[in-house]
Amino acid sequence: MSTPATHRVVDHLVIGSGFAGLAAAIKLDEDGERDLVVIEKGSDVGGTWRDNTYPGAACDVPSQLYSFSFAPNPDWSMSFSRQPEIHAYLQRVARESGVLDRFVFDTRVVAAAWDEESQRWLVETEGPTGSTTYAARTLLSGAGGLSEPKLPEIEGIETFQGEVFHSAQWDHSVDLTGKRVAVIGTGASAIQIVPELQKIVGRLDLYQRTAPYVLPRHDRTYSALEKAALRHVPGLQKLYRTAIYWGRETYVPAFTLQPRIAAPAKAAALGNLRKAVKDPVLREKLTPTFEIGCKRILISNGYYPAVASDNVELVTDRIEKITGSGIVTADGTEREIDALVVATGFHTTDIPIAHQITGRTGRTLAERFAEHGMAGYKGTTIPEFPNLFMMVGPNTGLGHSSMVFIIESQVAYIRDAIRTMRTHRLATVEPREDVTSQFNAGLQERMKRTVWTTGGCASWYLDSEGRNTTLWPRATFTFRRLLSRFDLAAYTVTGETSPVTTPSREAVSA
Ligand code: N01
Repeated sequence: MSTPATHRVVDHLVIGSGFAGLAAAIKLDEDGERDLVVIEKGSDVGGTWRDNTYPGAACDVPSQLYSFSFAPNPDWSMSFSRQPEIHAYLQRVARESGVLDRFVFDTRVVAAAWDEESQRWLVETEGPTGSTTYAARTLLSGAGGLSEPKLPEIEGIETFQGEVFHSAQWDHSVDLTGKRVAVIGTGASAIQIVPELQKIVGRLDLYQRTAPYVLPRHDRTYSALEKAALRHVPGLQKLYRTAIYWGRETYVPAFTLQPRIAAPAKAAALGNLRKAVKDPVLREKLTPTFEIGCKRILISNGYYPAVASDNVELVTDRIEKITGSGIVTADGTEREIDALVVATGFHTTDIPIAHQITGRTGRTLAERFAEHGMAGYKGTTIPEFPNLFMMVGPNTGLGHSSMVFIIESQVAYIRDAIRTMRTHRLATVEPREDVTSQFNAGLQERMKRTVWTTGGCASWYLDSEGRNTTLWPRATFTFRRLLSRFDLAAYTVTGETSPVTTPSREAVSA
């Protein structure tokens, strides 16, 4: 007998509890918007930092900046923190925030549809105790841009008899010690995995399609004295964070205006390669053929030395197919392996949550994106989708700085939107189509000059039409300024039909 569905009425429903969902829940709660629920598919908070547990997983943005401004952490052990420490940080922030009582774990959003009559989002979820439908005034998506692993479409991959897993779904029960392992991909995840695997495996075949630029990682452990100073000297940590922020912001013109400005970075990356790889043939294979910055610039001290090791072979021939026991390349060579790691990235321009959200007009967000490209107003709101707020939405990604800064800017905008709705007794806010297309026309015009467009590479930043719908093409302080106030004039609104009452947290059963 199936369990009857439960219905709950809430003010705000947040999807996901990574950096974005967590920040939204904490800040809404601070504003007195306590009638909220956070739906999390995993069994813990942390999002990408909960899921990506592959060996070597670390942040390539300095931790002082890659953390919440409202929850500074003087105890980071290193300048570029490792995944377990970032995950522990998020767990602690969640615990201390007092909002965890409204988190529903191990539960997926199956569908979310705008209901014109009640002017609410009807959100169907599926969890261990059955299904629940929430009727929410606002829907906040913090589902993340890098949450759905992308498997390569390679003939025969499903026939492989050994262990196979994606970098974001590492199977720690598999002991790879002494094994013959293949890694497909040489992106940000792979270059962190390879040095760790090289130390333990018998043989490692690394399948590279495009050589990335890899800069040295200026990583170091903070001393006890430094940590004490960051904790106790008033303003020091903020100053440190601010200095890192502005240091990073100086990279923006190289990405968005003139790639030649990045010549010193290019020289440093090629120098890093020359220093570690003496074999000219291998070095040639590892030399990028596009402009630096066109794909994400990677940082690692261990990657090139690992690739140059005796037990590693860099394979640049195209993969033809995968058999039950190995990988066959276009030249006809088959390399037998015991395990396969696919570090082939994520669904970024075809985000899965877009298929689950149906707007006012009856079409899904994915259907709208299929027509217009993945585009929104200020990366946060979308015409046809009233009261939907996307965090890490279209064109909000960065190639140079911390996504946490972007997320906090969006959360500030959403808070102001909700405050405005309360003040003006508005039932719905929806960005105007004309304003949205004007915003995106300007953004795509800027995009033409960026290295992501002119740099001569293919990357996950671009959609199937070659449009960059993932990155923000300006300074991050411009993004923050643009989102500092909720600009009601850019929206179509409807008023409340009934008086506003204090939000109810009561659950009603069907
Ligand atoms: O994924 P990617 P990722 N056959 O898409 C290759 C963030 N991140 O997981 O370059 C063969 O960058 C593909 O080749 P090519 C960060 O934003 C952050 O590494 O397309 N190869 C590429 O080499 C990053 O950008 C941190 O030619 C195939 C690789 O797989 C994002 O996550 C750490 C293939 C995919 O690289 C994604 O990084 C890690 C195929 N069929 C990740 N398909 C931080 O430190 C794909 N490839 C914050």
